[in-house]
Parts: sequence; C-alpha cells; structure tokens
Amino acid sequence: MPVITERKSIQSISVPASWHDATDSAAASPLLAIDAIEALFNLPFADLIHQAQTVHRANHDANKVQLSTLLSIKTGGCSEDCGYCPQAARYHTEVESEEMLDLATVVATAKLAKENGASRFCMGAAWRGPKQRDLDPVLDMVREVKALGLETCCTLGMLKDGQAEQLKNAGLDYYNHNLDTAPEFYGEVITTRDYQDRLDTLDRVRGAGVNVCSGGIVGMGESQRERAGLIAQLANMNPQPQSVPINYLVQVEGTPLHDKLGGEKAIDWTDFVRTIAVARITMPASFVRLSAGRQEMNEATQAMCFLAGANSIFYGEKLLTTGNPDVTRDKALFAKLGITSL
Ligand code: SAM
Ligand code: DTB
Ligand code: SF4
Repeated sequence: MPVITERKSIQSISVPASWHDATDSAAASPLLAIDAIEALFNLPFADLIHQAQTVHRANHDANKVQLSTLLSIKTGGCSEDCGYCPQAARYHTEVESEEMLDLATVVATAKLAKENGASRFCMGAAWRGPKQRDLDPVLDMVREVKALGLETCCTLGMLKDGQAEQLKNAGLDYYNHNLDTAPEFYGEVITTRDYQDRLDTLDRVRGAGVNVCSGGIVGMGESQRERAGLIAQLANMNPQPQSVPINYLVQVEGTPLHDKLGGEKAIDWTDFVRTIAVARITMPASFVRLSAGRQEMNEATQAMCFLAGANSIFYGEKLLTTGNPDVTRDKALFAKLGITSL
C-alpha cells in the first residue's frame, strides 16, 4: 500500500460538484476510493502508525498539540433526534433545557480558557439551526471572544443562506459541523435531517470564507467500511476541512445509542487509533482532533492517538454536557510525553 499524501490519489464520491476540480470528477470511482481507504484500515497496526507518523512529521510539528476549549452556550431542549445526543428534548437524560448564556458569562469563561492555555474557544448550541433572533446574541459573543485574542469557533447546527457571512463578519474563524458517519449509516442514527443538509451547510461555511471543522463519531455500531466511508467524505472535500474532530462515542443513559449498546464499547481502542491514523494519512494538512471520549480512555491510548497524528484536543473539564479530563491531568500527560501546546 503506497503512502497516500496527496488528495488526488483518493477519488471523489457523492459530495457537491463545487468541491471537485475537473480531473477529480472525470476520474471518479467511488468504490475504489473507499477501498483504498479501507486498505489503510487493514494494514498491520505498526505499518499504519508508521505511515501516519511519516505523513504527520512531513506536515506538522510532531510534539505540538492545539488546545480548544468548549462551552455550551445553549444547552438541551433540541428538536433533533441524533441517537447519541443527551441534548435532544425527546430523550430522557439528565440534561435539562436551559436559556442561552449571557454575554458576560461567555466572555468570562473564554478569558479563563485563555489563561489556562487554550488558543481556540468553541461555542456550541443545541439547535437544529439558529433563527435570526438566536444568531444576533451569538454574533456579539464571537466579536467579544475574538477581541480577547482567541480563535473563535461555533457549532450551531444547520445554517441558512447569509448566516455564515454574518458569522464571518463578526470574526468567526471556524465553524464545526460534523458529518458524524458514512452516508449509509446516517439514517440509523439521525432521521430529522439528512446527509445532504450537512453537506449544504458545510458548503455555505466554506463559501463565506470560514474555516471548516468537520469530523465524526466512532463506536456507534458502524462497520469499518462505514468508518472508511466517513473518512472518504471528509478527505474528498476540496479543500479538505482545516480541522477534523474524531469523537469516541460517549454513551449517555437515556439516549438510543446507550440503549442499543448498553454501555458496552462498540469498538476496540485499536480501531479508534486506526481511525485517527487514517484521517491523518488522508488529510495531511488538517488538524486532527482527538475529541470526545478522552475521559474514558487511558493515557496509553491517548498517547497512541498522538503518535497516529492527532494534534488537537478539547481542553477543559467539560465538553458540552459531559466530562473531559481535568486540565491538571492533561498538563501532566503532556509533560510525560514532551508535548507542548500551539
Ligand atoms: N446542534 C449542533 C449540531 O448538531 O450540529 C451543534 C452541537 S452538537 C452537540 C455537535 C457535535 O457533538 C455533534 O455533531 C456530534 O458529532 C458531537 N456529539 C454529540 N453528542 C456526542 C456524544 N455523546 N459522543 C460523542 N460526540 C457527540
Ligand atoms: C465535536 O466534534 N465534538 C464536540 C464539539 N465538536 C462540539 C462535542 C462533543 C460532545 C460530547 C457530548 C456532550 O458533552 O454533550
Ligand atoms: Fe441537537 Fe446537535 Fe444534539 Fe443533534 S447533536 S440533538 S442537533 S444538539
């Protein structure tokens, strides 16, 4: 299996035509694309990690990791039915619907994140998508967080025409919108929107000149081929997403995926590390983020993820509604590994 370092060696699949140049669409062969990516998953573990480290070192400082801190600015009560999510109103979880946070609280939390060493602050809302009256206060948050000297990121759900431009004008650097899984598995996890809705929002984000942060979740009961299908979707974007979060499903009681999987891990840690490695190889310049699920992971698995090319984490005691390792624990892990933050 040759080292894949150029995106042209991976052919296009069903993504909007605007994401491809003429050569790509002329040579498109969806099955081959996913086959090539699946072949990476099937490499012996050491060969895969070696290839991922090689690509990583050619494109990044191998001992630097970027730190993003998350804040849920609007928690719970969401109208969608994402099977993994504790914030969906229809599931009986411990998450209650709350009002949107006020500007002062958001700015104070962002200041603290900066003092702790984060370089990016990501504001998340449990919406299908923002209405204009929702977006207006978020624009103020983006302006003020940006003024603190932090990179700004938002994840607010699907955007309508013009909304990405408003966010861009307020100073938004990144928009997080995950494809979550392969198109074939999407309908098993979410029924209140479809894959094309996600692709359309990503197109709007890119069109407004906002950096794209898009990734997925593993451990939802998907097959290895479906993990390859997710990576194919992401890697075939043109340009590739600047940031690629790879989440390990956090199984929350009351969600359909917890009911289905019963709290048992759906994949082995080696398969999670493989997903990081394949993301790194196929998206050489992207920041690959070791995202949700770190609290359930031991230090050795996290270290393997860094070795496989992860170079970003969510940093701070909380993700949106679930836990994340303490800052002190992360600082100790980085010290052991000789990692410093970007
Ligand atoms: N509501 C917006 C949306 O869905 O796009 C933004 C917030 S939503 C919580 C952001 C992302 O968090 C989801 O796309 C999903 O990838 C991730 N996520 C949510 N619950 C998760 C869980 N239990 N485990 C892992 N990732 C999760
Ligand atoms: C992403 O890919 N993961 C983050 C962020 N983008 C918004 C969210 C993880 C959420 C985990 C479950 C929770 O804390 O509610
Ligand atoms: Fe709502 Fe986002 Fe959770 Fe889906 S992932 S239920 S859209 S908050």
